Amino acid sequence: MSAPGTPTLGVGMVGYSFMGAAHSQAWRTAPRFFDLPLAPRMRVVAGRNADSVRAAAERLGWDESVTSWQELIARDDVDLVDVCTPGDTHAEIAVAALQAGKHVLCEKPLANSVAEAEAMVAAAERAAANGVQAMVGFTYRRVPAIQLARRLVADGRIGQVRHVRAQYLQDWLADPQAPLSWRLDKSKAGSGALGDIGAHVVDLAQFITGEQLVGVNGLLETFVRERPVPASFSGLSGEAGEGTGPVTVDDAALFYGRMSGGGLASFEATRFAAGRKNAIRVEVNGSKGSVAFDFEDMNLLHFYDASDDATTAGFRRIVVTEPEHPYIGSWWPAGHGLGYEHAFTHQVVDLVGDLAAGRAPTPSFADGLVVQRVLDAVERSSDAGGGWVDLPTAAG
Ligand code: SOE
Repeated sequence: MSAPGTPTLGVGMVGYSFMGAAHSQAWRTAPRFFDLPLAPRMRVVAGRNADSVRAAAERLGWDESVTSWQELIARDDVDLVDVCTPGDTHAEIAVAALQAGKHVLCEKPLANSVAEAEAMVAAAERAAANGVQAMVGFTYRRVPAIQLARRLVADGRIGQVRHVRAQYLQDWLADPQAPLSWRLDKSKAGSGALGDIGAHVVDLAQFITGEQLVGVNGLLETFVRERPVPASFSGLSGEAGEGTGPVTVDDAALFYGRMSGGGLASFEATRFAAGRKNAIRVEVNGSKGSVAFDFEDMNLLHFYDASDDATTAGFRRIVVTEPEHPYIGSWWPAGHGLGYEHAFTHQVVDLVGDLAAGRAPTPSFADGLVVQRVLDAVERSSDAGGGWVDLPTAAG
């Protein structure tokens, strides 16, 4: 627990399903394992259904529940609003919270369109002038092995980046009878595999290399266009009910692009990769070596150093669980490993540290907009039947 006398940070969360549960666990756990300069207080959670949100508050550890996010934002005891709703409400809630002087943590992808993301960036810039901060939840950046990969690239250990090979593979839609959910509704989710999981690997490719995509060429496909309506749904699975409805998003996205440093990048995002549950695979090949990561073995990083003696050179399997590795010192002894939820806790730790120091947290809303532009460009390329779409980069 935080030391007595530590100033508090009142947190209000909007939404309480899969991501809400993951964020709640992070707010609960961060002050118990890390020394935080602000003590998070889980004041209130908002949701539309009074009974369900009350039950969620109880289960997830929130003091109170409300049925209006406007009411949550207006409360004096809420300093930070954590947005865990589907993408169609991110912009409205985040902009209102920033205007009310509340810090914001918003789930990814930042928004459902570039225009919404731009409005969010503008609101974040105005708020920053008053010391109010905004961050988008590209959580996988906080996996220790990913942080190590970024450091090795930044330290020049793999030289100039030639290839980025990034995949995000899931299979929860491989069964054509898997029912509809908001993630399959374009008006709620913005896009399908592209924005839901492709956004993560775009962010990781840019985070690990420190470069940006300068253009892309994309191909989207929807394999199953009609699915049962759900009788019930929780997390990523549900029971089929009576009748069917349309799938209005992509099931799979393939795209390739050029990085700002001149390297080539390829991406694949799908929920139809039978047997692949949460395989986030990112490999970067440079002029002097390579790094490779797979979330299904998330405590490992593979590193190849081309300057090693040829007789013994090969990919090193680094077990990223030493106290010297990022975040690990606050958890378990070496070799005991971390899981999916730990990155959410690290996200809270970093955010709270930045808030206390008056520093802008990353990934910022501007970083979220960069990813949003990539998603939009892939969609435009695919809609046009393929073809190159240029992207603006920070340098111009
Ligand atoms: C579903 O595909 C999902 O929950 C994503 O929405 C998350 O961002 C990802 O972390 C896990 O998979």
